[in-house]
Amino acid sequence: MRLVTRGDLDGLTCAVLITSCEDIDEIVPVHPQDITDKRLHITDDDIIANLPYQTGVGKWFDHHLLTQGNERPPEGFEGRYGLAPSAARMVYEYYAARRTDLQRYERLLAETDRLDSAQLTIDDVLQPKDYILLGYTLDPRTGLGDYQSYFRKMVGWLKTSGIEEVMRQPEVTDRVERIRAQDAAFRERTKACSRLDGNVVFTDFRNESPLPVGNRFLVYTLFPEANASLRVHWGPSREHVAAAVGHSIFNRTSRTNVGELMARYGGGGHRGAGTCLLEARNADAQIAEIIATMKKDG
Ligand SMILES: [Mn+2]
Repeated sequence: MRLVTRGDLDGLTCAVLITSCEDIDEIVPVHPQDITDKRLHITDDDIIANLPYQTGVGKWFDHHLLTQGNERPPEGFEGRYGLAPSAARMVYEYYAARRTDLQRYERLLAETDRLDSAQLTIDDVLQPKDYILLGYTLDPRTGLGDYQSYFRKMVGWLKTSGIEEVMRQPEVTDRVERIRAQDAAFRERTKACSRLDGNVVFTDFRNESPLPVGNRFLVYTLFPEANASLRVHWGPSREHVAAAVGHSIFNRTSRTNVGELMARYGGGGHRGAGTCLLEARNADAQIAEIIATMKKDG
């Protein structure tokens, strides 16, 4: 069977659990847009995890809001769906009764829950370690080399080694060093490209080349008065502007349902975080709309 999953820590933990329980011969980390745009041929020999449902799939595990742009699973589909802190938690609940050996991944699972639902401390943002830090090294935007092969190797490492040993792998320490180096530059560019508009901090990276990369929660340490953020940068072709919206993880008062808001623009996500692609010609008007909505929601 083939496993199609998201290339983040949650997708990784799904892969660790699923490859422990199923005969998986290929792991394909993809972006959710690849599923929404039906870029993959999906059959009943596939498992999809931490990504939207696609008709014909064998098993499906997810925890994101079901939004209009995405297909709905039929009644009684194989797998598990729920508004859990992570998709990996859904995978675990599905297999745990039959597979008590999965308990060895309890800490990986708990930390995945914490990162994926952004239940983080300021230290997790400014001085991250073990599983949380590992999660940051998976971010494909960091431009730290072939992330697909890194992702597949990481599945193997987590199944055979403890976290301390995984974090000592040269490919991991190399990424950690580069992340730390990027962090200072990212902090500086985030400060320069952001402005506070009511309760919303808006970061515009459209004039930044190369695109600054770094911890997406850093902005909330810089703007503690904001309860939500909108960050934009150019999509791959300059026909689209990529927009990411989130609730502050330290000032948790935003009333916006971000997943629903993003769905109005063809994207999706959770109550607390989501993304969409805006057509370049409408982007400025839609950016203003998104900010206005979040200000009105308060
Ligand atoms: Mn997830």
